[in-house]
Amino acid sequence: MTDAVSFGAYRPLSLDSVVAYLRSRSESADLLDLTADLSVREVGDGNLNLVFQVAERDRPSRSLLVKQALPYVRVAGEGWPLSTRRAHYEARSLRRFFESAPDFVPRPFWHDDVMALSVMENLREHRVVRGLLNERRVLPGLGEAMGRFLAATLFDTSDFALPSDEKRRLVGDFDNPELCRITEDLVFTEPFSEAAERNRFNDLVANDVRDLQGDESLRAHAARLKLTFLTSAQALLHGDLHTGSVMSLGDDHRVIDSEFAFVGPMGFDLGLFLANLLLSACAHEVRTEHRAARAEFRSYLLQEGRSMWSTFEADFRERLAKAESPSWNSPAFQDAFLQGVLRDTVGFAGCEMIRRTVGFAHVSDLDGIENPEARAVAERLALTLGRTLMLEAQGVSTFDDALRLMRW
Ligand code: SR1
Ligand code: MG
Repeated sequence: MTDAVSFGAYRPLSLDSVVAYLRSRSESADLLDLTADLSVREVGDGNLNLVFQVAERDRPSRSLLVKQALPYVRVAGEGWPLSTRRAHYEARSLRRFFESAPDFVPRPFWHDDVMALSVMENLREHRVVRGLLNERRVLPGLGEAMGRFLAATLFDTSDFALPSDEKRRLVGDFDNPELCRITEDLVFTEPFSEAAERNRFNDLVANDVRDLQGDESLRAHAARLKLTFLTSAQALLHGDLHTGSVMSLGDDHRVIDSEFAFVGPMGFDLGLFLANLLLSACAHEVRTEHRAARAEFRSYLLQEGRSMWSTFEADFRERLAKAESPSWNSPAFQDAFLQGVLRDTVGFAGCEMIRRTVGFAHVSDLDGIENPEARAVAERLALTLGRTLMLEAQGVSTFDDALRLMRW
């Protein structure tokens, strides 16, 4: 009898045990008819976790999502252990984001610390943005939604909104050392080091990679960005905001997968999303055969990047204008602060583009291009653009300056 199963200690769920788990939790009763015939699908396509969709077979709109951390990196296997505590950071950040931006995340139901899992709204008809962009789909309002989500969540968790004692507690609550270390290594260190063993890249771009890794000026910028990542505690970040961390249905866009959440530099979230739009544009240089269609989609992606920034900036300024402490209402301070965030955004975007081409964790936009020669064309573009963004970030004052760097 499934109800007798005990979940008093961590164990990974399976297609067979997930329903028994739900039946053992009283919270489930409000969300699903637990006596009904339930369907279970494992839909995790990320690098780390198990994700189950559970639905009533006769009324599939009655469904929920169970996300559980495995004690290792799923894509690497048990040889790369990783504590399940990341589920704790994800659950707590999702709750915070839901408070600040309820329209832009799935609704959280409950979190089980022992089982390292969260149960949340199942976005059953939404699709992951990366896949949609690979299909060259136009997603209405994507950039604007990201700008709104980021302005709300970053402002509400910054020193502009929180009393300093609360802010200091937030930094401690989201120390997230293991996942921050993954980012530190995979984004800022390894791609710029010839000796890093986890780097993987197309043989056909090996010379480009050697050239990039030998560029002392670029390495200095990577070090500066890494230090900013390590030391700038501006706000609670999503921490891994690429296009695989957003799901869309029409004009409804939701941010998922915040297990990398920590208190860091605002430009990191903005930069990752921007970089992943640009990676899509690079990929379409070979994925899309027709020149006009290619140019149209590139300009659409850049437009979404611009819209993310301009929405973020306008919303953030509005919030700053209402900040309680008079310290923050100097217009000169506000301009300088946002310019700093923009420069970080551009620099982090460059780093992300390079690491997705050279480092351990790639993206399907590029890796999905089967022909290695064609793929190399897109990868070279990503490397060139990433390098330019990293080298020129500090000279950018407006988003239009940044756009001028994104031409090819
Ligand atoms: C070992 S985890 C590799 C990558 O997957 C996550 O989504 C992060 O982007 C991380 O860098
Ligand atoms: Mg993820």
